[in-house]
Amino acid sequence: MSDSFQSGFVNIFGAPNAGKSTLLNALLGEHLVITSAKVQTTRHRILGILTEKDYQIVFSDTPGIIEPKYKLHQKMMGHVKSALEDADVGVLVHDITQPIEEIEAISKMLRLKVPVILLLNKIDLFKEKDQTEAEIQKYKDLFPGWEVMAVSAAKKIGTDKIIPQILKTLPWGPPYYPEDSISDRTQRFFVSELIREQIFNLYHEEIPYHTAVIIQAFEEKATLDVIKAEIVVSRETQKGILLGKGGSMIKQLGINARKNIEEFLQRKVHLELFIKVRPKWRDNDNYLREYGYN
Ligand SMILES: Nc1nc2c(ncn2[C@@H]2O[C@H](COP(=O)(O)OP(=O)(O)OP(=O)(O)O)[C@@H](O)[C@H]2O)c(=O)[nH]1
Ligand SMILES: [Mg+2]
Repeated sequence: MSDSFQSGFVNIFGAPNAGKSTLLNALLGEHLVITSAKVQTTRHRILGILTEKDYQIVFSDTPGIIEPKYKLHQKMMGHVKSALEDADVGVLVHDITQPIEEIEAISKMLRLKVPVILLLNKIDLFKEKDQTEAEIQKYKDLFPGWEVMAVSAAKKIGTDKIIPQILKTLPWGPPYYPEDSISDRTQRFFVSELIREQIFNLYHEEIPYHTAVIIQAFEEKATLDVIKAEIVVSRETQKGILLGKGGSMIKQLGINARKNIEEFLQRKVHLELFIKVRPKWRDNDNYLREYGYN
């Protein structure tokens, strides 16, 4: 089997908001990981497993690379590091509208030892073909050892060429995971993420960054699942913002999140949300552990 099957780990990494999670969803062909227009949406390393007849690719989505300011950030960067250490191939995602120096800084900081595919993402934002070609050439000149490809993860332009490129260097060997696994994470985890995704969509400024979501109960009843989730914030004032006038905002959050959770679970869901204030949770080892950020 091992000379006819390819199997390995592919780490998706890059700056915040580059489109890493959007790319993983595009490669898997489903909404597995959450995305948003705001930076620092992804907080964990999350595996997305793609198994086909001749290969298994174990993708890691990772948090955007940042300078850590809180213990939460340190944990996030730890996830990036561990994913790079395991990787057979690195897929470095770059928002092509951002400066080339961003990629120079990342390449210096990480001293990459794996084969790198540099994806210049969001090319749909360039209208002129000449402009795109000129930009791509700059990256090819600066990083001659890397494979450089221009894509749009959101519009699925050029994304069908990524897997064939990965397979050029993916090792031969048997699969690491059973062929029906799609991730290393539990259903509970993805449900909490779908709630967090709607917090990123609905609320502004500091709110999404002070929020964690914990699933307290998940009961499978005959006709529907009953899910109780706690939303943790750092301050009393943030609780007020989350609730909104007369509870209008949290009601909207519940409606939006439930819709996506039902789609994900393929089941009817009754969702109850509670808010808890935990001062400085982002710098508290015990809370971070409790909330799954170890
Ligand atoms: N125009 C355009 N927007 C894109 C493309 N790919 C991603 N985006 C948008 O870019 C934003 C960030 O996407 P994410 O996939 O959440 O980015 P990320 O790199 O995972 O971000 P973090 O998890 O915060 O590090 C979202 O609003 C996406 O819709 C693309 O090809 N074109
Ligand atoms: Mg992400």
